[in-house]
Amino acid sequence: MEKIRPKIEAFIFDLDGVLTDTAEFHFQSWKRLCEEEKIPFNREINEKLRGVSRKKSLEIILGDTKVSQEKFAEMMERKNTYYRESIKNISKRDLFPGAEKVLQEVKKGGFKLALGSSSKNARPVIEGLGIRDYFEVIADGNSVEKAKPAPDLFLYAAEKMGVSPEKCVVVEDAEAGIEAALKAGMYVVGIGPPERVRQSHVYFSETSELSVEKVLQSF
Ligand code: B16
Ligand code: MG
Repeated sequence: MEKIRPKIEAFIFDLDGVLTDTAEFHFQSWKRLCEEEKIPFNREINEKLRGVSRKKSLEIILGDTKVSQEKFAEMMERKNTYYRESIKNISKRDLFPGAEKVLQEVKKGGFKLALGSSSKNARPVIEGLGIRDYFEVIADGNSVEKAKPAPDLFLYAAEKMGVSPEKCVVVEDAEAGIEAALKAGMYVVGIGPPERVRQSHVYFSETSELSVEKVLQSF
């Protein structure tokens, strides 16, 4: 029997990979650090870092290589300094095609709107992109202890909006984010290739393919 779904009241958008390609800036920053430290790193390893916290990312990069706690903290800090440098000039031109249009549709449709990003740098990024004012709630890497794939970040966003989880749609590009949103009991829209996003309820190859109408029709 088909599951009866409640009426959708809110959207939660991931940032990197959904609204903009900050993944490239993260990649360049990790690459610089790894070159300095003579640690192997490439685009294939980088793909495993999609949607994953900074700490977890460094754990993945290091693999079996052991470093002291101090060194680990210093490496995270150094990578972040490089990343902050690279996002300094981020602007509207860095938005994915169709990203602002879909945010406008969400607002016009009368839905609540939150950002749900793992990044501790999400605020300067959305300010640079010129989309800060679309969001009534910002859930980012500073909002909760447990990062994606734990559901905490999305549950935090829903609670702050005053909407129950089953009335929220999450738009995500990463496996970790899709898992988090499913655990939160939300309706999940994937952005990206099927092999990456097939766990979502419905998916689109890129943000420009996404519209509020298509999401609601799929519901
Ligand atoms: P920071 P999202 C994620 O952003 C990125 O996809 C991931 O690569 C990054 O490690 C993470 O943010 C943490 O970022 O180092 O700036 O705190 O996709 O959740 O918007
Ligand atoms: Mg993402």
